[in-house]
Amino acid sequence: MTRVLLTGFEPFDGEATNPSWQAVRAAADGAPAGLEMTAVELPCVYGAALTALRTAIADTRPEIVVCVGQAGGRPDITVERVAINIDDARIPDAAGAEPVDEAIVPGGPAAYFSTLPIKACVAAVRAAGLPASVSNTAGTFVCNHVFYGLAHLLATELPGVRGGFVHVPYAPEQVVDRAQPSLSVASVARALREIAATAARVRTDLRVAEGATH
Ligand code: PCA
Repeated sequence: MTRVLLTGFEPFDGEATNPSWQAVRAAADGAPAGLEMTAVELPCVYGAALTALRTAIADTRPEIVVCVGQAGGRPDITVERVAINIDDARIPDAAGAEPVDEAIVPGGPAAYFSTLPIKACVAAVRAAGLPASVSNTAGTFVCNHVFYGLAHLLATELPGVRGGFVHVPYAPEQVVDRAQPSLSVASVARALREIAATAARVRTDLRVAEGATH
């Protein structure tokens, strides 16, 4: 059994739901054979989200951590490549904080790469019939904050644990009155199961081009 911790976020930016939390909960309910998956909801709050993540990791002792967030407007499941050491809020977090250009870990590395096999994960989601790509930015809001904090924790305290971040599109019910791409929560949950299973199985990532020119 491989223990996998999945995290999603509470709703933010005026939304009634956050598909990241709905999808990680659904994914954990139908864990693939060989995986023991736990889903935890994080607050959309700088600092507090990382405290909750740290607690969840201590409680569940995962071998793999996949943090998930909503990226409204993106058309596909995006497996993030890199977390950067900066908080730069365009909107306030759920506690009203709006940091500008503050280091997440003062003196920490500028960036960390995902330690998940991101290209193999993208390939697995596509093979399951769902759209996916590699993303080279997780933004500078709470999702990047959690991704960087996770990567720093794993690098400095838990070197045997692998982890990364996945952004997901809006759910259809969030976009009924706006022309925005969406993906059903059931589809996102299926993609997350593929990603978790791939991360558990694959140690050396595929060497295929998934880069971007901009
Ligand atoms: N998405 C936000 C924070 C919470 C979430 O689900 C982000 O991309 O930073």
